[in-house]
This record gives sequence, structure tokens and C-alpha cells, in this order.
Amino acid sequence: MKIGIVCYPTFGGSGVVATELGKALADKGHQVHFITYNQPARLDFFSENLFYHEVAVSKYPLFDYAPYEIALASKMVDVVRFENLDLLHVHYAIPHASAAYMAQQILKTYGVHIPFVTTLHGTDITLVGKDRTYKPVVTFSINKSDGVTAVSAHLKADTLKFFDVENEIRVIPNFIDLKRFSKKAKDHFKKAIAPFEEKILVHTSNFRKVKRTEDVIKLFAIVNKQISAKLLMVGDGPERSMCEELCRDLGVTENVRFLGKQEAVEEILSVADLFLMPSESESFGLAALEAMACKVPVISSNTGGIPELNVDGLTGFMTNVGDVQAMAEKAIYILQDEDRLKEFKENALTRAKEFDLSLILPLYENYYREVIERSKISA
Ligand code: GMT
Repeated sequence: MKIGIVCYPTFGGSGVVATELGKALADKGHQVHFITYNQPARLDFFSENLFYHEVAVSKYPLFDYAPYEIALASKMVDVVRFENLDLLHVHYAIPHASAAYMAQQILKTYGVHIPFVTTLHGTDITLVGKDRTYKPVVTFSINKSDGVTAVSAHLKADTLKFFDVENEIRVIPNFIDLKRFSKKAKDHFKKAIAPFEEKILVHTSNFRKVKRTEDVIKLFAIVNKQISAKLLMVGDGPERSMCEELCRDLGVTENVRFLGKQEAVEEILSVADLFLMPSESESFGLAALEAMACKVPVISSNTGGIPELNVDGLTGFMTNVGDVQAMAEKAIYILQDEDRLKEFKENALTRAKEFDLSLILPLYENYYREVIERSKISA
């Protein structure tokens, strides 16, 4: 198949899923065309089946807000026509789904019919999408999509709750490439971070409010009173400086390292003993899956789609959002007993294997074929 993928080319979860999906489809012989405003973060190598088309937005002085959606739709029209694509797959509804609809309508005037699949990732529904600024357009474009997928059953339920959706939503969970994400021997790094064999706790995120990064620091401060430990904070975003201040207030600065954005997250996860995800809301929790693939158990909130991934008492623990005391107690419970920690680590990997790329990729391929066939009949 010839597939056009539209996504945010950043480090965010939806961009990562879209890029990894495109790479895997290309490996299987499909031709994949990325249509984005920047080279996707993880698309930094050559493959004969991968193409990148940049959306350039011209900045006319009249525009306070450059019309990205129009530039994107125009680029989609161009790429679909000249590359003869079979399907467009847009990740994150805003503004990709409405731009795809616009492109589809324009292409009809050229006698070209192209179906498009929209994948809902989370905040496009739970935070931004349901805001009344965007809601009518999001509802419309979900209903006009030829196929809609959600990354968890919980996100599907939220979508049906918040929007008048007539379309069927297929749940296709996020996946992990276990060839890349696996525990690697990184003893020198471990020694540098934790020279006295302290336990290593890791948090990775975009440091937005929804991630409750302050809870990470608070729960670490409780854990650190009982267990000799280090905390690695990976990523960057608006809450980072607040977190740094909180470390000072709680007297844990010496044991917390802020590493900023990192390409090779799997290397950091390889030295970790526990992953922390106390998010306010999380449609799936891809970062937790990446940790589990590297044999790292997860302490998380029990919100959104996380319970579909983290198995309470087996691969980690879940508590109510904001209950840092309970999170800290569960973390201590796992960390204080070496045999128990080992068991949790094994369980985390076993669970991650259920989300292996090789199992999830065919779900997308079959769905694409289904959507293409269906749209041929209705065209
Ligand atoms: O987590 C974020 O803020 C980034 C966001 C995104 O759209 O890039 O992540 C969402 O999509 C990921 C991939 O499907 C999911 O694993 C995350 O759970 C989801 N984030 C939220 O729902 C907050």
C-alpha cells in the first residue's frame, strides 16, 4: 500500500507512535509518505520506502496566526495526487483530521478518491478536543473520517462520552518495538548515576501540567527517606523549573538529576528500577510501556487507559491521582526486597511483550485494507 502519515513531528507520544508505525510499515514493504512541518524526531535514517514531505507555512504580515491547516491540506492534495497514495492516516485529531477532510474534498474535484483514517491519541479528545473552541470541528471530522481508531478502550469511551460520534471506533493499542526497547548492559552509566548502588527511579514526559511532575518529586522525597535512591527526570516542558524548585524545598536536589530531552531513552531505562507516571490523565501511557519493555515496573495513577497496560500488583502498582503517599509506599514495597523487585521486573517485560510491534502492526494493516475496500464501495 502507499500510505500518507500526518503527525506532530515532535517527541510527543502521538508523533512517536506515528513515526514508529510508518517505519514498521516501510520495513514490511509498504511505501510511506510522512507529511509534517518538520522531519519527525525518530525518522533520522534512510529507507527506500520512506519519504518526507515538508509542510511549509508562508508567513504573510497580515497573519497573526499562520493558516497551518490550509498549508497542510494543500500539501496532502499535492502528495496524494503525485504519489498516488491509497490512504491517509492522520494522528491526533486537531487539526489533522479536518485538514484531511478538506484535502479529500478538494481531491474529489480532480476525480481522486482517498480515504483517511484518524487515530485519536488522548489530549486531542480529553483536553483540547472537548474544549468548545474546537469541539464542533473535532466532532465533524471524526464523523467524516473513513476510519477512526483510539489507542485504548478508555479513550474510545471518553470519545463517545464527550462527542456525538456516529462512526465506529476501533481500538488499536499502542505498541513497542522490543528490538529497540530492551534492557541493555549500561553498567558504566549505572555506576556514574548510582555509585553506591542506590535504586534508580525514572520519570519521562513533556513536563506539562497533566503529567503531575510535582507528584513525582513529592513521592520520591518520601521514598528517599527510607531507601537510598536517585531520581532521573527525563524530558522538558513548562513544569520543569517548578520541579527544580520543589527539589530544593524538599531537600532532595542532590539525588535528583534533570536530563532534559534525550534521544536514547532506552539506555536510561536500562539502568532504572522503577518508573513513575502519576498523570492526571493518560489515554494509554506509552512512556510506561517503553519502561516495561526495558524491565522496569511502573508506579502510576489509575487514570484513563493506564489500567489497560499496568497490572496492579504484578507489573507495578496503581493508586488514585494525587495520592503521593500511597504511591511512595508501593514504591518502597517493591524496592525494599530484591527478590520482589526482580519478580516485578520480569512481569513488566512479560506484559510489554503483549504489545509487541509484530502483534499490533497487522491490526493497522488489516484496518487499512478494510477502510480502502469499504470506501471503494461507497465511492
Ligand atoms: O502525553 C502527552 O502529553 C503527549 C500526547 C501526544 O499526543 O503526543 O500523548 C498522548 O498520546 C500517547 C500516544 O498515543 C499516549 O500514550 C499518551 O497517553 C497520550 N497522553 C495523554 O493522554 C495525556
